[in-house]
Amino acid sequence: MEQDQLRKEIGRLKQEKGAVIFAHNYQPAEVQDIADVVGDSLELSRLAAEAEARIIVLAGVYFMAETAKILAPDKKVIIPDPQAGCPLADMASRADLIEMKNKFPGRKVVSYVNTTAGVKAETDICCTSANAVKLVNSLPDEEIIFVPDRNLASYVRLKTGKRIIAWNGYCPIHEEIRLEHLLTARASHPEAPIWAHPECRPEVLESADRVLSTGQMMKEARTTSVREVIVATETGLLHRLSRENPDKKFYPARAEAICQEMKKNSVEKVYLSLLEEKPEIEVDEETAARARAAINRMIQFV
Ligand code: CIZ
Repeated sequence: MEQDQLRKEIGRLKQEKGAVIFAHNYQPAEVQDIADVVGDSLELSRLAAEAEARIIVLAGVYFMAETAKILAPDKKVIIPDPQAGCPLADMASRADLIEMKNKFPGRKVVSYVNTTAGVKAETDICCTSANAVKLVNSLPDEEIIFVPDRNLASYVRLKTGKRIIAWNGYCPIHEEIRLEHLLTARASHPEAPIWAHPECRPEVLESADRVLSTGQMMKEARTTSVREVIVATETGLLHRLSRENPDKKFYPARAEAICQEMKKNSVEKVYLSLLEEKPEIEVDEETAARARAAINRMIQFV
């Protein structure tokens, strides 16, 4: 089917079946363009919890669809490509986290939302890159376990001064954005400030002008007086930044910073998943109930 026809069919199926399409900021441009909402994990989680639709199509990686299902257990949550995984989330297993908790008894566990449902079930409170610092600061604890991103953990340590027992995970895409990429980008665009995502290496964050989550970058882009920005994150965000701020220019710090997992979803797969109402996400109730408590604490935290 032609792209135009696919888009029309998706619109028809959405109406007929009472479905909404949520897409993450790192999705391919054409998937973002057919979504009802494009956002970060926190925004999509909040929307999933409140959604009135019968079906939620979550165009993102697996843990995002799983999070939506945990928050909206009565909805049918489908993911266009169930093979779209998150290498960072896969670096922490529930069994390994239980072992770590046993090694450091009494410490609270703060988990980045980029984790499996099993890890969330062993977590006291989830966070995203948008609220990690504020959330850890709000806890009375001086020492916490932070899972799974070591770069975000080190940024939280720096900003809160707390003792952070960090998991040794990382996002391969952000990890590959190096100082030399920033220097090259800056040489090409000397007037442009650098905005870096906290999943980047500490030396990259130190050299950046601002450290921002994708949601924070979107907000900042709307109000900033600068006309061009170098963006150190997955390049999918540049589509949304440019579309919503046509008067500004956004350059990738590293043009190859592309998450192939995020790009496994396509317009055709969105169409097929809506048509067949699968693959549907299932999370066992015991895991979901415990994970929900940790995610709800994140959502309610303002
Ligand atoms: O929270 C998210 O959605 C991720 C993975 C990054 C960000 O900063 O939005």
